[in-house]
Amino acid sequence: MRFYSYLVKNHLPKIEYYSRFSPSPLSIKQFLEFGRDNACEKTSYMFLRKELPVRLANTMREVNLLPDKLLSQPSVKLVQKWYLQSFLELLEFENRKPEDPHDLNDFLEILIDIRNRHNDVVPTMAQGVIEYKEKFGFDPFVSSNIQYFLDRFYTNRISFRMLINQHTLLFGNDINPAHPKHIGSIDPNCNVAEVVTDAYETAKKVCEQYYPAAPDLKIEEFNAKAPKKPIQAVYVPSHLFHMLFELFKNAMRATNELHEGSEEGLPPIKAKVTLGKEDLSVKISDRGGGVPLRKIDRLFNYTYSTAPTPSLDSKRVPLAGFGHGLPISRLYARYFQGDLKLYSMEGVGTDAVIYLKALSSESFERLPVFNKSAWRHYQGGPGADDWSNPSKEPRDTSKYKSAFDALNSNRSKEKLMWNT
Ligand code: W6P
Repeated sequence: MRFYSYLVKNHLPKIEYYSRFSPSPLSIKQFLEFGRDNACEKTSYMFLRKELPVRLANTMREVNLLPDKLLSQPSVKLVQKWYLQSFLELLEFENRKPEDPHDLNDFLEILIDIRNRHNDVVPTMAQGVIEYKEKFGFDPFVSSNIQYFLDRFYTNRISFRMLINQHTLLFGNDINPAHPKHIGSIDPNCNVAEVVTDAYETAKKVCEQYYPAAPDLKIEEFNAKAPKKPIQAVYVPSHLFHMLFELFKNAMRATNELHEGSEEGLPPIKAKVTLGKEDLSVKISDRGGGVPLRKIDRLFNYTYSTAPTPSLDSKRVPLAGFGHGLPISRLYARYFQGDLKLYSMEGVGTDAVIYLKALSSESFERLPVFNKSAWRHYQGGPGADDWSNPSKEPRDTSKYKSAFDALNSNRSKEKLMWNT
């Protein structure tokens, strides 16, 4: 790892140089127009050979602000090494003249290599969080830093892969015969209810490996913009699928945990797809008993929800077993100016709503920028609580700590396995 720090130091000026540029966010409309009308490989190449290093450098600077205790974990070091290597590979193209036709093919191949190199970033970072927690326990200051960092880091990664995928799908040889109308990873006429059904069916298959049954699905559509017409989005179907699959798994688990073996059977999961002037919304409602408000934030917390991978018997599909699925789904929604929210009523059930922009001109990338304000986030931390505490009994801090430990050791087998 000495060697690594030497490498970083050696290239620090370049990282610093590129990190001083802010990333240029693109809208879905721009992605679409570029790929559709005048898809020019050279233009894309000229844009990406600057934009990709800029996005990498912004994130690399931010990784370095993580607390030493986290930065020193082997899995975090490994991820850092991948980023540096990809950064250096991209710099090879920095000053090349685009006249050389080999450049375009070289670039295409490098992008595919980079994408593959970064495939396991999420489980590896999750491993880093586990290693950190095992060694140092839970620290609210570090946890809030991790939350802030991973939200930005994973958003950056989503955006990085989006750019790479558009380039390789538009200009590589791997044209997709199943979806001739797609522009790269974007479906200009994405039928939302179809993706809902697809994600439901996939989650159902997984659910049936854990429980004897899966709840049914009932879908409703309300198209307020064009009544009775099917609701379509200009969107990345794989992103929508990712979010819905995650929500369905959670809804199915909750439903089964509450109703398994009951006389009346499982209450169905209801999906409602709506379209207004601004928002395209998808609500997934379960009758799984809900989550008390106090615990809702935890569902999106990387440090809370990350537990070591359970050992799985071989008959079952190994679900990833890292609790980053829900927070990352929310990042997918936010990436194009949408959001993902949970509305739960304890005792009854949970509504999960995905909000997307109805207009592709409004869904531009939401990207983290490395600047002074971001830097400050890593210095201050959550600070002292500036709201009153319940005052009837003196606060017993050991009680809070043991409640957290209990949460981590008492997780049921199912809970561990469902936490992807
Ligand atoms: C629950 C917890 C949850 C998280 C995400 C989506 C649906 C649900 N249902 O009980």
